[in-house]
Amino acid sequence: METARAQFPAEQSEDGRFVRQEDAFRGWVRADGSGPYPLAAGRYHLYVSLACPWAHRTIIVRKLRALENVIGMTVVDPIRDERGWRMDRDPGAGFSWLSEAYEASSPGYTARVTVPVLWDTLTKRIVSNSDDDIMRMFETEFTPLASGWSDLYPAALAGEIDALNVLIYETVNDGVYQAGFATHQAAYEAAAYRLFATLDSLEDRLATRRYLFGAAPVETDWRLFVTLIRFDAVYYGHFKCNLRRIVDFPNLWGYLRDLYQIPGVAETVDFDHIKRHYYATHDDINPTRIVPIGPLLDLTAPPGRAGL
Ligand SMILES: N[C@@H](CCC(=O)N[C@@H](CS)C(=O)NCC(=O)O)C(=O)O
Repeated sequence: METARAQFPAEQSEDGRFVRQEDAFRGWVRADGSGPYPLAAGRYHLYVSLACPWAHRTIIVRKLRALENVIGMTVVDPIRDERGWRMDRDPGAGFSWLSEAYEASSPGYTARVTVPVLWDTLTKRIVSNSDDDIMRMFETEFTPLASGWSDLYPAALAGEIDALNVLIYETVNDGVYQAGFATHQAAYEAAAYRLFATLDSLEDRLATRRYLFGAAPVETDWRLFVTLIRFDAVYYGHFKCNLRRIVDFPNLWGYLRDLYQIPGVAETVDFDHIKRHYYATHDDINPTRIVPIGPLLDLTAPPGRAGL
């Protein structure tokens, strides 16, 4: 049997599985001033795509912690062509292409140029291109400069949060990509069934709890949110995750609306960027680049979960 062409050949296993590349930059901004990146207002700049779920997490935490005046942000164009992520006006470093940030930090960088990127305007280097680390930095190290939501990573829940993050990352956040980028039937089916097994267990968990860990959302809820919000519009069709839609899960659907309606969150969600990016960028999956017209989702309907 001829092997299908992979979207990212360097990240494809022999048995047709998509195996995501490691993040290359793992520096930390430190509130205690140790290390090369001390905490400072206006020094660090965030590069994001509104389409990308990993970048979206960092946008949400920046918003919820009221860090917009502390950390600048540039949004790249939704459609990534063969030259990569492009931007029009960049108040950060004046880049036209995100690859310039990677080249400046690691001359000759050849792996995939990804968002999000946290850039240091002083040393002119990438601090981090790991969404997990950037979220955590915003949640913890930036506390002296932040207001708004203060307890996205409560110490008492740290162990449980870390464990659920791993499950949700492997089977849901990355699970949709493993299904969508699989080049063998068996690899696709394994990822898709694993994904729905986790969604079923989360549906049960959310029957008795308003959020994953109780009455208030934490980091894990936002990590899940970015995949759920894209699910019916993109992953269900484009990535073939089509056993059920999120609207078919009563608890997950109410939970998704509940999170969406938290002040500030809706303005971080851009379905135009999301749909145009996925459908017009992955040519091996959707060569016609046609962007579907639906679905019609009413995210403003009352979630009805406040009593949980
Ligand atoms: N490991 C990265 C993943 C970031 C990532 O894969 N971003 C995608 C967009 S959703 C990207 O920039 N892709 C660029 C490319 O595929 O060339 C993180 O955790 O932040």
